Amino acid sequence: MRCRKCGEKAAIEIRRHNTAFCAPHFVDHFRDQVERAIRGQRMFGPDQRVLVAVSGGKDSLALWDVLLDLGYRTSGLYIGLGIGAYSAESQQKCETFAAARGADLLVVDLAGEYGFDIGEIPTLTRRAPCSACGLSKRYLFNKVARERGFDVVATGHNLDDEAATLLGNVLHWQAGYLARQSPLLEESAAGLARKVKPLYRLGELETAAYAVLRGIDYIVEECPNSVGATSLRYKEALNLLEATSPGTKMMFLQGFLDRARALFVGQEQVALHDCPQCGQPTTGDACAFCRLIGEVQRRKAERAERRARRAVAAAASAQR
Ligand code: Q46
Ligand code: ZN
Ligand code: ZN
Repeated sequence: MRCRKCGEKAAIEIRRHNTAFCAPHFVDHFRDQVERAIRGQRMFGPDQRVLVAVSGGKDSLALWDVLLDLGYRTSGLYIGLGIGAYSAESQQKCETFAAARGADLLVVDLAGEYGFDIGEIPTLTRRAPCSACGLSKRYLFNKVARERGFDVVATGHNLDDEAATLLGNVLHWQAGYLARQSPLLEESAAGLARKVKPLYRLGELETAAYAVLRGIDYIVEECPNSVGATSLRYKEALNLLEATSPGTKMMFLQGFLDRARALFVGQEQVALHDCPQCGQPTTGDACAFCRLIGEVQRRKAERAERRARRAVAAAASAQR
């Protein structure tokens, strides 16, 4: 195949666009798609401060790279989740990326700042690690954006992520999630920061190709907790459809955004107020993150008490 722009040998084929590009023109195409998403959805302007949530993976680092390249005012935000070697390596990838570009990287360490990490969630609570992880990330993205004066939080969700999430939400008719599934969620008066997904027009293989062509050193391993995730099965199902009908994922997602999302908006409106413990917006009494911290602290105290009791009993039987 030949590059659509220059006629040289193509390095990458994009079947859903029925086109192909050489390496330099693919990088241009990727940048154009991101710019189109940012401008088309009015995500942010050149003077606004963008907090890019980075995990060390290909998508978030590709996003940060392209935003830096396009001249946007960005800082990265890495959250130390404490998931063994995976977290250690992913943090190192983010730090190396930022240092090489002289970019600003903020790091929030869950264990250091909140006294728990995701690695200990399964032994301490009955929660699935991904549920604790997802709510912690959402909470911290919002908190850091508000406290540090960022205009918008950008995440690296790509077309495959968005189409798979949409499929899951449609299969379960999750009206509230469908209402909020969008490449742009506006800031709310109740204290939710604006959130954007500038890669939503680009597939997973495209972000991987961009990262490789740009020499981005990203963590290739997936989080160990993602093994067996339902979202991966939805991705596989969509990949099967895409293989025989290129463009299916984009048609599914864009069709929903253009024609169906409006049906769900406003259906499940919830009143937000400040969490009495931390001041972040919440629908219940204490916010989900404060409840999680409370639960973890309770379990840790119970565990310490059990250990102390066992030690006393062992000392008493040794004296007998
Ligand atoms: S990082 Fe966190 Fe994911 Fe790992 S624990 Fe689950 S949610 S799989 S994006
Ligand atoms: Zn070319
Ligand atoms: Zn709270």
